[in-house]
Amino acid sequence: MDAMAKDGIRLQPRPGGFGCEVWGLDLARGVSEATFRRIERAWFDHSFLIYRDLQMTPAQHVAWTRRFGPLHIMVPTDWNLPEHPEIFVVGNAEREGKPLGLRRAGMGWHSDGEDKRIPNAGSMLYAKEIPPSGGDTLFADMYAAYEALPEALRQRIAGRRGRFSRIDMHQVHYPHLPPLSEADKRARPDVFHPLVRRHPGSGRPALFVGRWTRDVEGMEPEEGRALVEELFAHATQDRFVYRHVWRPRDAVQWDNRCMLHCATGFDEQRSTRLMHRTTLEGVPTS
Ligand SMILES: O=C(O)CCC(=O)C(=O)O
Ligand SMILES: [Fe+2]
Repeated sequence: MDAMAKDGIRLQPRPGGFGCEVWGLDLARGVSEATFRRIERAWFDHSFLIYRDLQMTPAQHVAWTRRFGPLHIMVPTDWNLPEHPEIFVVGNAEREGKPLGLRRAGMGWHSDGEDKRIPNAGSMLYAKEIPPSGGDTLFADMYAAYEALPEALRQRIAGRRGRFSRIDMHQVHYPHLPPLSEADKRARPDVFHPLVRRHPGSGRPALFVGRWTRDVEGMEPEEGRALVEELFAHATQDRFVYRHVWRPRDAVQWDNRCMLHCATGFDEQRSTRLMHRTTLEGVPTS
């Protein structure tokens, strides 16, 4: 456990080191460069930060996330706050009968933007309103998943790229929705990402698969699909997973380059969940 530093911020890694709680961040007071660097180091060392009891306006949320890198503005822009388009609203909250955010976002293991040419580096999700039960978020450690891969499997994926396909996976994940139109397909072409990526901040290799990964470049489709399924099943085993049960004013800042995450359901008829998310821009993977 980290002792309380002079700046009044306590960093408390979770048992096992996957995740670190951040207590005492006061955005209204301003945060020095030294304190920022300490928190950023903890982010790289522990993959995600759980800020506890954080008071944060949308403007502060945007400004704090921006210190970690350039921000991404979600497209389509329907669920972004009009006055702060960098904030993407998630949940079932409504005002005057109109939904405020995207419902049922992220229900399935993924990293944000994995299906785009430039996946997002990270995201910071802030709990504005949470249901009395359910609506937890799961996080899986892709460094640990990579480390635990049998050597033969590591050899098989070395230097390989996965094909991430909205087009092929849309019907698999959203059988209840209409198929993608030709315009949708043109807007979301297949992309290829390395199955193993080295994190620029930590230097460590992490496994990279998600729910939009279909198969593997240069392999027969069937063989690639089976390999992706094997990797995906391996990566999402309980031993790599932390379940975040939200408390009011929690914010979780995760790193998409070394983790997967997955939203879980709650009683949408009886309770309200409202979350604000900022998203960090990434860099092309190849
Ligand atoms: O609402 C959640 O628990 C997570 C949703 C999600 O995947 C995201 O905001 O990126
Ligand atoms: Fe997500």
